Amino acid sequence: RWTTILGAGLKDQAPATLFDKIMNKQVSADIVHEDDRCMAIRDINPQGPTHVLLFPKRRDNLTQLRQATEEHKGILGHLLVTAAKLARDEGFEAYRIVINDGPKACQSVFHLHVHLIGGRSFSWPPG
Ligand code: DGP
Repeated sequence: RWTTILGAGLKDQAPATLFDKIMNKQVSADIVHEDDRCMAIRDINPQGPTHVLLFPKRRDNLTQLRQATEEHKGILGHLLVTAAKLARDEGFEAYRIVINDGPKACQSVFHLHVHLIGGRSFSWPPG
């Protein structure tokens, strides 16, 4: 069934990531949102009063944003819409959404995720 919905091109044989282990309860985390497609947890090393990580339950080869194809539009939209909902629920005056892509951008977990950071002011350009 999944092959029909998602296309054979999305089959992902990679070893379990940190986020897979959190989903499987092998690693504990503070879960702030969960639905059929994604999960949101509190970052262990928060960069603001609120710092949430949103990631797809099925990685589907999205180790990093550069892998994104037309087939990933649905999940990428869902992650951003969910982040916006969480931000509304928190009542942030300002917040920042970040996707780090590549070690030189400080990506450390190779399972695509969106950072939602709020509860403080931000400067530009980012470091
Ligand atoms: P990135 O550096 O963009 O790949 O983001 C990975 C984030 O994951 C980073 O901000 C720290 C966070 N993190 C690393 N290990 C854990 C963990 O075991 N639990 C939680 N909740 N977050 C973690």
